[in-house]
Amino acid sequence: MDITLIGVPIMYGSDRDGVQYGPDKLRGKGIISLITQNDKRLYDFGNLFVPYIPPSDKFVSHKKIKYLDAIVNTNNNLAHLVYSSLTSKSFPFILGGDHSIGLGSISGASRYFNDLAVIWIDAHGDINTHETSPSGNAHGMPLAAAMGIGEDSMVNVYYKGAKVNPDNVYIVGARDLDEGEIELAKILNLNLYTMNKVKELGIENVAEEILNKIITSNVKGVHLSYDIDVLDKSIVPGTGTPVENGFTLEEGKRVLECFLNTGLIKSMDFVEFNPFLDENDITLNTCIHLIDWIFKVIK
Ligand code: DIR
Ligand code: MN
Ligand code: MN
Ligand code: MN
Repeated sequence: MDITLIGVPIMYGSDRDGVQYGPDKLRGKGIISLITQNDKRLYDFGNLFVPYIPPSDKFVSHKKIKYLDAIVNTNNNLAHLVYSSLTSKSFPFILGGDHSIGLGSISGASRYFNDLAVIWIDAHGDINTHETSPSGNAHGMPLAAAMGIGEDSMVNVYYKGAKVNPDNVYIVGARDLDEGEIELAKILNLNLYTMNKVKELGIENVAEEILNKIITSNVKGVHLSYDIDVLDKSIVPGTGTPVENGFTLEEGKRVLECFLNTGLIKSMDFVEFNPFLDENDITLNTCIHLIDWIFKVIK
């Protein structure tokens, strides 16, 4: 299989300095050879251009969403690279950066597949809007925007309107949801597999249930978005919003394997590694281990 590596060095969605260096830090640790060692041909698209906006201007483009314009522009560019890669039958592996880039990835993938499913593996739901967000950070909003909910310029990234039907969205591992997110999940009747539910049912059973729903729907492709904060904070201290009671490394690998070895996943994000917040390279090593694993189990 061919892989397209797309680095997105952005921190505007998290407003935490350091996460923009994730792609370079991981490249420096040799992820290119991890990918190619595993029998894959690699097209390295390098890092996307992200415009510089001084912190003093973070609320210039929108009064409730920090750095909105730069986030929308970056996602628009990302979406087209993802779309182009899929057109060439190459698997886009999008390396963050913060999770606001999930919107661009989904937008590119949904243009190609039309009927797209999204598996969002995260301690958070990322279904806030500017009206429900407690932080104003866009990395808590991309999945809502992808479903057509929230601020107009986010909803209309790359092409006008919603990118994914809420029925085709699967959130896995959530354990830190905001009030507005809980409400929206109820209203949309989202497929929400909280961490409690995953631990109760077992990762394999959850994956099987999700995959069955996907296979029996009209979905043509699946995008998987992996926020490393789904893992327990003890193995990812270097992320902006670590949360307790997360997956162990083995569980984090298992969940990836269950989905990636099916061949249904056509693109994926790997986000929220912040080298500035890391402790003794614990998070770096976790990420390297996972990326190696991803390219071993992917079909
Ligand atoms: C929080 C944090 N729910 C927010 N979200 C994060 O700011 O909206 N998502 N960290 O991954
Ligand atoms: Mn996230
Ligand atoms: Mn998260
Ligand atoms: Mn996060």
